[in-house]
Parts: sequence; C-alpha cells; structure tokens
Amino acid sequence: MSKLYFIADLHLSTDTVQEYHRFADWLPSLQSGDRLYILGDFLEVWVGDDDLDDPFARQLTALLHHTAARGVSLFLQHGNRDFLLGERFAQAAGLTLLPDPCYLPGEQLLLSHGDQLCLDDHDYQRFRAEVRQPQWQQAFLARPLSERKAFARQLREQSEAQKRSKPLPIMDVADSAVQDWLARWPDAILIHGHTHRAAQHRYTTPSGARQRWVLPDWHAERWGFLQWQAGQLQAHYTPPLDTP
Ligand code: LP5
Ligand code: MN
Repeated sequence: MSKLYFIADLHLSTDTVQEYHRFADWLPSLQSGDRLYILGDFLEVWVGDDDLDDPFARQLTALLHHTAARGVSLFLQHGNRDFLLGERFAQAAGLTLLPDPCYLPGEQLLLSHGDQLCLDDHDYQRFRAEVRQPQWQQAFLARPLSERKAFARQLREQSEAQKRSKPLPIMDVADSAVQDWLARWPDAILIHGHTHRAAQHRYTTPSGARQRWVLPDWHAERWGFLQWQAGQLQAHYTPPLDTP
C-alpha cells in the first residue's frame, strides 16, 4: 500500500552537506506509488530559477528528478526562504508546486509551511505581505543574480539578528490562527513546519478532537518525517517525540 511522507525545513545549501546526504540516503526508502510532500524551506535560500545552473541546484534537482522517475510523486510548498522557487525549478526536479494551505481531501490532511499562522510576529507578516506580491517579485527577479544573492544574504543576517530580540512566543503559531483553520477545514489534521518545534498537539473544538502535527527542521542532531499509511500518521523524528 502506498504511503505519504511529509518533511519541511531542510534548509539545504552547499553548506549543509550532512543534511543533503541524509536526505539523499533517505529518499531510496520511498517506493514507487508513494508521495513525498515537502512543506517549505527545502532550500536555505532561493533567489530565482535562473540559479538552476548552480552546481548544487543541479545536483539537487537531478536527485529529485531521479526519485520522480522511480515513480515517487513529489510535491512542494513554498517556505519563507524559497518562495521564489518557480515552475522551471519544478520541471527540473519533476515536482508539483502546491498552494499554501493545501487540503488533501482523500486523506483529510491540511498542509502548510506554517509561517502564515505566526500572526503575532507583526514585522514578519508585514514583510511577507510585501514580498509575496507578484509585482514586487517581478521587480526583484529583474535584478542581476549576484545582486539578488547579496540582498538575500543581508536579509538573512537581519533576520537572524531580529530573531535574537523577538520574544519566543511571537515566533510560534498564534492559537487564534490555528483555531480559525481547524474551523474552516472541520475534518482535517493540520501538518506544518517553520517553527522547528516538533510536536503533536491535540485540541478539543466544536467539531471534535483535532490534531496539529509540527515537523522538525533537519539539523545536525535532529531531523525527521511524518508517514501516513492507511489513515494513520506516524512520526519518525530524531530525537523522538515525548510520549504524552
Ligand atoms: O528565516 P528565519 O528562520 O531566519 O526567520 C523567519 C523570518 N525571516 C524571514 C527572512 C528570511 O530568513 C530571509 C529572506 C530569504 C530570501 C528570500 C529570497 C530573496 C527575496 C528577497 C526578499 C526581500 O523570512 C523572521 C521570522 C522567523 O522566521 C520566525 O517566524 O521572525 O522574520 C523576520 O526576521 C523579518 C523581520 O522581522 C522583518 C524584516 C524586515 C526587513 C526589511 C528589509 C527590506 C525588505 C524590502 C521588501 C520590499
Ligand atoms: Mn520557514
């Protein structure tokens, strides 16, 4: 029976050799007929599909394409680092881009990167609203590649500096946003990444008992995936989730 797999926040780049190899070593365990859903921030940063000639991007898209050719269906949602990943990348990798959020009716699963749910991070939400506008993206993509890379590097530094002074709770999902989505998709289990706070949360709502699963990021000592099979979700996280 085919399985669905969910991962997020691998933040792959030439500097994350260990994570790349972990991913490349893990992919062969997926079989023809399985589906892999990558829920954003697959790449550390992506400034436009004209960077597909970069050797690392070539290696990565070839790996994905090979996996797709084995019969594994690949799907990707944008994260806040790789929202400029476009159709050219998707074609090179043999994957399908998904909207965010994305509801899978057959499985009653609601997928998201998760950054949209962080409503208390007002600075980030303002920034997000700006850079997700098509006109803004067109203007940015018209800049030379080297300039875009330099700009992204600056932004990454700024982001890391800002995160050091932001209170931790505002960088988590807002409960009101979660409740809103659970009400809009009353039969769905919510799966997301972004916060790196791997967990299984349970809620009691007017529509009954509900769940929100948070995926781990992939880092030297932690990584993981969710596996869905025959209506059951199973976390394969390192370190494992605390049992409730
Ligand atoms: O990514 P992470 O985990 O460090 O933090 C995120 C939020 N930060 C970001 C920024 C990215 O890290 C860097 C951008 C990637 C480049 C993408 C491609 C290039 C496009 C260029 C885009 C201008 O997403 C961080 C959150 C954190 O998650 C937790 O949720 O807090 O948010 C920020 O740090 C954003 C700041 O709070 C606001 C930044 C304002 C910077 C203004 C610069 C001018 C931009 C001009 C836009 C028109
Ligand atoms: Mn993210």
